[in-house]
This record gives sequence, structure tokens and C-alpha cells, in this order.
Amino acid sequence: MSQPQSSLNQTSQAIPVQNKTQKTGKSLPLGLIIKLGKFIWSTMWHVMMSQLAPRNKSGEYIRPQSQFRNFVSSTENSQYPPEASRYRLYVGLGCPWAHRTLVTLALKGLETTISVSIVSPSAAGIWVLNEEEEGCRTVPEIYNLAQYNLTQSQYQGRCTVPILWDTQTQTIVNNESAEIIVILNSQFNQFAKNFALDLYPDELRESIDKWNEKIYHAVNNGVYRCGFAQTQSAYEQACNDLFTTLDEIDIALATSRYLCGDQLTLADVRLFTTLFRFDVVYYGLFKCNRRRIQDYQNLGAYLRDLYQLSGVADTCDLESVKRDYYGNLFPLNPGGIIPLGPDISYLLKPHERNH
Ligand SMILES: N[C@@H](CCC(=O)N[C@@H](CS)C(=O)NCC(=O)O)C(=O)O
Repeated sequence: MSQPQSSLNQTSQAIPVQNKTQKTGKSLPLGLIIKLGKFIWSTMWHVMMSQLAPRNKSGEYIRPQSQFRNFVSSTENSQYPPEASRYRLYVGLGCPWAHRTLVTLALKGLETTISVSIVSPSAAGIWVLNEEEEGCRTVPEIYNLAQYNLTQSQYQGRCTVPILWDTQTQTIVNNESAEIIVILNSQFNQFAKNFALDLYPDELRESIDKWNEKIYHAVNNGVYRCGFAQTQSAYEQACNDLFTTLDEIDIALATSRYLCGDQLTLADVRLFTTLFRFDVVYYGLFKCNRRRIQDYQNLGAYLRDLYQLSGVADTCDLESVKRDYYGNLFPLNPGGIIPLGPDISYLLKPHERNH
């Protein structure tokens, strides 16, 4: 019986680089090029990740704290009283944290009270405005202006979105999405179309806070802990935490329409923006590929339910999510090729969660 020809022989004959090396001696051997490439690539990756994704000694990603933490309130002498057309949100459409603020804005019906400026990531990985505003062209310039107006000093931290901006004092009120959505839920009711909708009611706060705590660590930030892990063990820990928590949520959703019962809350808003991105970018790019959300019986239908709530689908921009994650936002895809899929039309299928 004739043996198949050795693939090694075939390869060495087929690779012109090696032949050229032998003939001219000018190019490096292929093996060396690959080794050198891997070394440079992995060194650069560690340098970039150490800037982009701070980590602890075990290689686990640690998210920096947001620094502007003021509140809009109608109390006497409030520096930031609720007013129509005074505040503005800076958001990137790819960003899940910024997306929380857009969903809350839509659910409350505050689109005509608070304006929205959309920013996009530049090739250098900073958020850039579509047009000059407040004399600024980039989000770092917005942060510097705010810091200068508050303390006459230069801003030192991360320049993240979302930002709740006060056009009157030209400062940042708050840059923490978890707090901005609490502000939007409660402080602008006099202007809100859906003023009676309370996404953070007193009687559910304990349950909402409990879910938020668990879901932030294991899911919202958990997908980043997977994607930005810098050691195998840090990745495995994050991935196990993520899927254990998704399984737990799936079980809870078997007997409850939303996380805290029949009523939609901020806990659902916070989970939704991560779930929307899950099968699209986290599953592949961040290596969260044990299971897709659409394959969970309850979580899959729950995602469809939230997506179909009035105004929510309009806040979801699939193309921006793919473009930002696979393109300029993270150095995880050096070739810059953006996948064609997935098709998310299944999000419009009946969810039957209201029975
Ligand atoms: N804690 C912040 C995190 C926001 C955040 O990390 N945003 C990302 C975009 S998805 C960002 O702007 N990153 C830019 C940077 O870190 O320089 C929040 O929830 O508001």
C-alpha cells in the first residue's frame, strides 16, 4: 500500500521563503520569523494589557474606580438640580456600561429632557466626539475641562463613558453607569413621559442590590475578567464564575419573569446590556464560549423579552458593538477583521414570558 507523502516534505518544498533563504541568504528562516513574531506579539500584548487592563498578582483584571460621583438632586442648595435641557450624556454605542444609560433614558421617556452625544473610539483607543462640543474634540479633553472647572487641576484617571455632563457648570456630574441610571430613574420624574415607572423601588432594593452585586462581579465585569485575563488560571476562574452565575440566573428565571419578580428593575437593565453583547462579541472575542445565551431556555427568552420592551431595541446597535469590540476599543484582534455574524433576528421571536 502506498504511503501518503510526508506533509513535512510537501511543506518544505512549497514554502518559497525557505528556498529563497537557501539561495540568497537574505531572508530569515520561517521558524525564526514565527518565533520572533510570537515573542514580539506577546510582549506587546502584555505591555498593552497592563495599560488597558490593570491586574493583580494572579493576572486577574481589576477595573479602576470611577472618579466623578456627584448626584442630581432637588434638595436645597443642590449643585446639580434637575432641569430640562441642562444635562447631557456622552455614550459610545458599543459600550455596555453606556448602553445602560440609554436603556434607562428610553424606558423613562427622557429623550427630550437629556441630550445624548455619541462618541466613537479612535485608532488610538480614545473616545472621539462627532463634532466639537464645549471646545473639546475628545473625551479626554472633556475630562480635563471638567477637572479644571472643579479643581483647577489636570485629570489623571481613565477617560471612560458614560458621562453625565452638566452644560451649566461645564463639569462631569457622574461617570459611573450604576449611579447615572439611579439618577435617571428618580431625579427627572417631573419631565419623564413614564414618570410612574420606578426601576428601583424601596421594597425591592434589597433584592436588586443583591443581584447587582453578584451579577456585576461574575457577569458584567466577569466577561471582561475572561477577555482581559493575563494567565490561564485567572481566565479559568473568571469563566467558571461567569457560567456558574448564568446557570443560577437561568434557574431563577424559570419561576420569575424578571430578576426581582414581575417588575422590571435596574438589575434587569444592568444585566440586559451584557446579555445583548454576549453571543455577538463575548462568546468569541472574550473566550466566553461554554454556551450561548440563546441556548439557555429561560435566559434566552428573558433576553428577547427585554429586547422587545418599548424603545429598547432602538438603543441596541449591533454594528457599533462589533465594530468597537473587534476594531478600535481593545487590542484583542490585531488583524481588525470584523465577523459577519451572528444574525440576531431571533431576538424578535416570541418570548412568552408574560404567561
Ligand atoms: N465603571 C464605569 C466603566 C465604564 C467603562 O469601562 N467604559 C469603557 C467603554 S466600554 C471605556 O470608556 N473605556 C475607556 C478607557 O478605559 O480608557 C461605568 O460603569 O460607568
